[in-house]
Amino acid sequence: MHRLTRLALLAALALAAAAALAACGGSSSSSSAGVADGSDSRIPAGAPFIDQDKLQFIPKELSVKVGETVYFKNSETALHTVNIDGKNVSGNMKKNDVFTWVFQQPGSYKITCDYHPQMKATITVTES
Ligand SMILES: [Cu+2]
Repeated sequence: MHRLTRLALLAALALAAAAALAACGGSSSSSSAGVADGSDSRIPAGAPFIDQDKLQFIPKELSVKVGETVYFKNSETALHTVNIDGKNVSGNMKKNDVFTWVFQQPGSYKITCDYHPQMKATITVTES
């Protein structure tokens, strides 16, 4: 009886581990958040990248160096903007529009959108 219980427990753990691995595999195929995966030829693979999708900035936190080009892309039909510390620097971005920005000063910058108050991200810029 004891042994059976143990086996059942082990089986349950193995299933849970397999499910976790499967979940990991699924999310890693869409590249790690904040790093361009090269699927858009306009955005070099490995570049700092913030996606505008599902009415969110993805990711919400990004760290870059002074002088690095940060890429933003609108991946959905809703219009978005890129506002840096409250200033709209991109104008309206339609689906598939790409916008780039290079931060010249270290600091913490708030990224928002004119149309969606829930869209918020923070970019931390450090010395290169
Ligand atoms: Cu928006």
